[in-house]
Amino acid sequence: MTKPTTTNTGTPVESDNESLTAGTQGPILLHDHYLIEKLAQFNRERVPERIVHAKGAGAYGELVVTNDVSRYTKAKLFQPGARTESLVRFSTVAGEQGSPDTWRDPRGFAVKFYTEDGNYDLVGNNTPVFFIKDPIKFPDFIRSQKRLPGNGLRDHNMQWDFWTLRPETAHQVTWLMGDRGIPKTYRHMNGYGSHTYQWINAAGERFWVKYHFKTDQGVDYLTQADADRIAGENADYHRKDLWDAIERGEFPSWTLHVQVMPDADAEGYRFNPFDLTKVWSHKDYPLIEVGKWTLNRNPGNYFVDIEQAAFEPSNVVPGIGFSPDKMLLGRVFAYADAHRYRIGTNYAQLPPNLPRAAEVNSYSKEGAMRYTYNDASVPVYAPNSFGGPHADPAQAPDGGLWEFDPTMVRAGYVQHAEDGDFTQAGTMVREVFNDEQRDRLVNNIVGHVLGGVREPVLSRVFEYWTNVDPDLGKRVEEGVLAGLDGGSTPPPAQG
Ligand code: HDE
Repeated sequence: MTKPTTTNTGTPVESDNESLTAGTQGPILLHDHYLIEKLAQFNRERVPERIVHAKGAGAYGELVVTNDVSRYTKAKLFQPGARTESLVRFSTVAGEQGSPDTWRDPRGFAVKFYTEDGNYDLVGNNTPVFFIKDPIKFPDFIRSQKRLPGNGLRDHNMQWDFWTLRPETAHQVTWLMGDRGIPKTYRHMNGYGSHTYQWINAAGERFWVKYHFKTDQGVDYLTQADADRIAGENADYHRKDLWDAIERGEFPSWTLHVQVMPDADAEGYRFNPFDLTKVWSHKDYPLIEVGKWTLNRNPGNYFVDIEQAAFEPSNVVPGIGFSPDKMLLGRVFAYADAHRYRIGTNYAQLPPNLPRAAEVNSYSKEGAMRYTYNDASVPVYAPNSFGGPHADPAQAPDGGLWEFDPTMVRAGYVQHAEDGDFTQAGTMVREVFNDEQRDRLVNNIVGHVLGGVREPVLSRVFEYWTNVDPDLGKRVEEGVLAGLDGGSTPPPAQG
């Protein structure tokens, strides 16, 4: 026997098929409040999509620590044997909510750990670096990857205009145009914290760390041709793959590692260790295993659990802190701001964002859609004489403290011995990629550039890739010119 239909407030309704009218041919009556509730609710079912990373998929899981890294951090979730519930959301970056999962794009790899000291959010990507180094460039960068203001179309010329005018993008663009730009599924890609974070151990000693989630399924990719075909067949290909795998009980897992840099190494390291466009060589700082992270439960409701999930780099727990990475510090502001706009003042009280193992004793109160409230006996101000929560000075060291010259400036990072916009991209192309991967890189770049890049951007594209690697630059230029001679006709040069 099915349950009786009710209004949003539980009142049984007599029909879901006919509106209330005066006679069968008469006007609909204003007091048919159930009809009005249905139409009004329908108009308000959407929250604004994420301005980036709008299309995604998610699942719940668990981290089990399999190694002892307690000499580097006192964070409870990283202690030997610790088990912590987790939520992940994978995503593309530039596409809107209905866009194809298989577009060439970095993939979001946003992880929430429900620790006993509160939620810890590690909001990374499937690449260890990013396009830019300063948050002030982020709105410009994203707008260049999305749609032209006039015709609302995406535009390769605009993308390459930004990339070639900001050479620090070269490392990430090399990742993007290579095989990692279109993962076979969300299960066949690595995840990275990307930024340099701070770990603090029980003795208060500081270490710099980078996180690596190495997929146990093996890294695998889609060719551009397969990705284009699949985009037409099933825009939700990656979302469906993740859902089906977990439904089959084929739980995807990753082995979490960290690279650890002693605090004393940072100043002299050959690359600026806080520059998000750079990696740390694994020869210099080898991977240290931390644990096994497994996804084993699909969301109960996509909108509630995934669309309303709020991941924020500001969510750190004792034993973990920030770093001088300006991109990380910009994100520490931006995400909570985005959530307040997108899903409301009290977004932290929504089911996927509620701490599981930690008690919330904040002095926040009221605000739209407040779901829970403090007991009336708890004061709403501090200090107070009536047993309200109190701050704990012992928590101070984890707040991302480090030494610096306090003179106010607007300047780029201090360049270290081997820093350079094209250095690590060139190393990756020459020493990490094999011949087949280099061939696919060239073809992907040529295909993308032939998709509409024109002078004065086109010449800069050839110079950009020549700066990465002269042979690569030569192959890209030959490929594009051959394509143009073969009939690809880019739009006329732009003014
Ligand atoms: Fe994001 N980013 N981002 N981003 N980002 C957002 O937060 C932002 C950056 C990443 O599945 C937004 O809730 C700034 C780097 C992921 O819910 C927004 C800067 C990395 C997700 C935002 C960056 C990321 C987001 C959009 C430059 C990898 C999806 C809506 C300082 C290390 C999380 C939202 C999810 C989402 C801001 C750059 C990854 C607008 C200001 C670097 C995985 O707040």
